[in-house]
Amino acid sequence: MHFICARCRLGCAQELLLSCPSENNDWVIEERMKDVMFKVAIAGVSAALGLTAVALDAAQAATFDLTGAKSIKSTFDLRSDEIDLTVTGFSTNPLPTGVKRTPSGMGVISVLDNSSKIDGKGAKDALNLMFSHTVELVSATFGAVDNKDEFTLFVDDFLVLFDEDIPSSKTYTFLPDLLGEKFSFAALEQNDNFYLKTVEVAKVDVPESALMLGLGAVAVGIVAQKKSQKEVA
Ligand SMILES: [Ca+2]
Ligand SMILES: [Ca+2]
Ligand SMILES: [Ca+2]
Repeated sequence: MHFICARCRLGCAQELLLSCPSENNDWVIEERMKDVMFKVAIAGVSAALGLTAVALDAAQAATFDLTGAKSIKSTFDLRSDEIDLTVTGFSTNPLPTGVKRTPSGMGVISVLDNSSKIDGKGAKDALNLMFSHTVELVSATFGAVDNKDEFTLFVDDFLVLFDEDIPSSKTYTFLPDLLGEKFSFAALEQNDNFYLKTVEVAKVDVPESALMLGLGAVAVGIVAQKKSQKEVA
């Protein structure tokens, strides 16, 4: 059985515990809920967008290239088409964590992590992309991909995609209107390990109140699902 903690946002390193050590049981989501979670999150995002559709400007696409000569930094700052992007690393291992840039893309490295990829072996890694504007995530291209690699995506700290297969083309195209400022690409399974090579986004202009409403809808949907799950159990 595999558990995901919604508070620390990653599969808990202590997978056999019934709760995240830092939180109570309410933050624990069982694996059998993953399909429900995905549908609820997407439905919430879509519902929000229905409300905000008139506010969206014609999207201007921008592609960020995360590849480069090998180097390790705590933060990488990139810029494309007037959008700033800050890339940082996160690990469930609490030790200092950085980002490694390679010709295959960016990964996450920390003191006890012997893989510079975004990997789920031992501590779970996540690569955080923080944009200066609200953007629509259009597509992502991965490096060092094999057929065991899946990724999990958080948008503004909400779980949106859980253990999604990375296609053999290595480029994943997201459903339309996936909006946010922060996108976290995580590896949860032991055999998940990959780099993030490029991301394609489109700049959008969304009123803050509408965006808050959308995120609220996602949260409410998740809580409702958890409640109904409990009632069934
Ligand atoms: Ca790593
Ligand atoms: Ca896998
Ligand atoms: Ca791999």
